[in-house]
Amino acid sequence: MPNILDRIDSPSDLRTLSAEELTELCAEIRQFIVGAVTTTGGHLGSNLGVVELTLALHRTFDSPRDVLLWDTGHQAYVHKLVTGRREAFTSLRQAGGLSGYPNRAESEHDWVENSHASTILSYAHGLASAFELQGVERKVVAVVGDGALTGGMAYEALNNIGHSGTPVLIVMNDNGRSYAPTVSRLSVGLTHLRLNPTYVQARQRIRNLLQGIPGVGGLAYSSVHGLTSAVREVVTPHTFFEALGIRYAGPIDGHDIAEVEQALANASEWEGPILIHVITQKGRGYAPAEEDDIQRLHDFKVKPIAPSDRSPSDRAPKGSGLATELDPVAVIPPATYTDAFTRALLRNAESDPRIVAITAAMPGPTGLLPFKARFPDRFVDVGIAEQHAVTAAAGMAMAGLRPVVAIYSTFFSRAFDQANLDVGLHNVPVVFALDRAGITGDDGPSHHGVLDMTLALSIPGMTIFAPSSAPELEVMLDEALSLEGPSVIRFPKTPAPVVAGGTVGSGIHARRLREGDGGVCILAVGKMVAAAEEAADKLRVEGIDVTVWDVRVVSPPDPDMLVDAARHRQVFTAEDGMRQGGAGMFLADAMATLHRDRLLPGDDDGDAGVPPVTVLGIPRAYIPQDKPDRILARFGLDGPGLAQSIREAVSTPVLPTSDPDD
Ligand SMILES: Cc1ncc(C[n+]2csc(CCOP(=O)(O)OP(=O)(O)O)c2C)c(N)n1
Repeated sequence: MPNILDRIDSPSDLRTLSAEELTELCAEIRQFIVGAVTTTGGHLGSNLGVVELTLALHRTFDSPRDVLLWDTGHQAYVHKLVTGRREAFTSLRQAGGLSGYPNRAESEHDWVENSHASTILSYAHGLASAFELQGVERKVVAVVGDGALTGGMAYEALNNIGHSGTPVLIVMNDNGRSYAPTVSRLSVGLTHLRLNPTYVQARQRIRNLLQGIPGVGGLAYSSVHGLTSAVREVVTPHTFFEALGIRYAGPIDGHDIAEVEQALANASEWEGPILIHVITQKGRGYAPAEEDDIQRLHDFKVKPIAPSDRSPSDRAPKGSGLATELDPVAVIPPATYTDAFTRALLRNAESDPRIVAITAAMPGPTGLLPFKARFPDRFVDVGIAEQHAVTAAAGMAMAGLRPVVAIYSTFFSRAFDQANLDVGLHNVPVVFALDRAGITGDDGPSHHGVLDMTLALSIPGMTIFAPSSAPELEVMLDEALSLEGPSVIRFPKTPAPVVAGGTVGSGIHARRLREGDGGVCILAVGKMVAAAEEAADKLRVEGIDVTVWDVRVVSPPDPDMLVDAARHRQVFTAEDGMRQGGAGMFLADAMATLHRDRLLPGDDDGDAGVPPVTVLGIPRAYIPQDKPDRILARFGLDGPGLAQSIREAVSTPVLPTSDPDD
């Protein structure tokens, strides 16, 4: 049979297809996506679930004249496939390749570059109101998942859209799942609606009734006027959205292209804001993803399989031999920082009933599932609601609990105000476990965790730990849970170095790993400790004997470390976060402050100065997708790169910063 997907180069190619061809195309697209994600990693379940919906949207609306928007952006693969980017899928999430999210540089069909959840209704409101103001006739359609609808920003937008009457067409893609099953009363309401026999029967009656009316036609049952108020009253979502001023229509089978298209066409006639409730199945058409209860396949990362290693069955979407290769558990490295966090959290929670764990819709990736299983009453999933998570944690801490908020570093930025004022200002003992800190790679600029240090350092009283190994993380969590104020432990996704027993630090002290000849001192933060040690080994062979400190606790900095560093002729700091306002600048300032306060050895004799400090870290830039190691190497943040920076500095005479006669 000829391949239909190969003939789809733009949305207009979709409009000529028959119903049978569309069905065939959906199967081809699913097969294509499973094949692509198997090779490059990526989001599987969410994209398999929106195949029919995406085709219906592109057949009904005239993109890019009409604006199609996706929240969170991770489910835009099908959209990319039908907007001329099929060939580029071999480079999905690779350096210089196709982004895993909408990307304006790739296509005029992508309006925004989003990947943090719950923003799209705000973009939609902005675009639609701008078009209105300028008298431009363009439709704005925003697809938002039930998971993204747990984020506060989505409600801010709904409120504004409903109140102002902005003509946005919202498609609520309800698959009952976020990463894990969606946690929300609204979602519970939606589930009841889906399963409610009264509703289902009533809906069928209306369908039959309308189908029998001459001139109204068989599909009118799904029109915006097609639901009687009696039906509306048996369920809550209508009430909810309509109370906000947004017309509600649905629910509609999101895998029935004709039904979705009819609903979209009807809804686009409505002059104000309207929401179509579409039911889809996450992972549709690929058995392991359909059955995946905890949505491990939501965010599906696998080791790329070399083309030569792949059998023809690798491309089969359903019930194929893919299951083994697609099992993410099989590829999780044995000693990750996340594993260490899970272990230490469970150990502490066994003896301290005050410990509670909070996630913002990501219990699996943040390592909280074992905690949830062991202490279900002390586990809280707040939905995709980082801001709320942090302030709720502050409240729990005020009432005597010891909350541990486990979120990705990149999502911590969202909750900065809450961390600063609700936790920091109140000096309450909330522990932030920031996973995926530093350069993360494949997900591109939005997912690097490079801001956490800068943000956390600006919160007074925040103790900031950066473990350099899994055992370090464990002792740091013990320490953090014993503090009376807030703390952050930030750690990367990359495998944690294995350290021999007993070689961890303690308390809030730094740890000197090797003592050099007084020339160069490296203060290395977290993951950079391994790179610093590698650099030191290289330099020793060349006769440059450097001192290496594992900073461990960036704030408050260990004065012994600062004093020792100040004894050297040159100091280097190394971190995998942003340089500006990061650990290096903070430590350099702390050293200068000690000197100003005459607290460095030799200050009283007037013969000391602060050595020059070279701060190595990530520049202030949006860093494109690539493998983390390659990105770090490009910025000189690997062993060879650090060694080279030091070599260059050592071969350049250092200008004294104190009295030139010294
Ligand atoms: C602010 C923020 N927090 C967490 C995430 C991680 N994340 C990506 S997609 C997703 C679930 C989205 O669920 P839903 O909106 O229902 O879409 P689906 O994948 O089910 O289609 C989560 C939690 C994120 N992208 N942004």
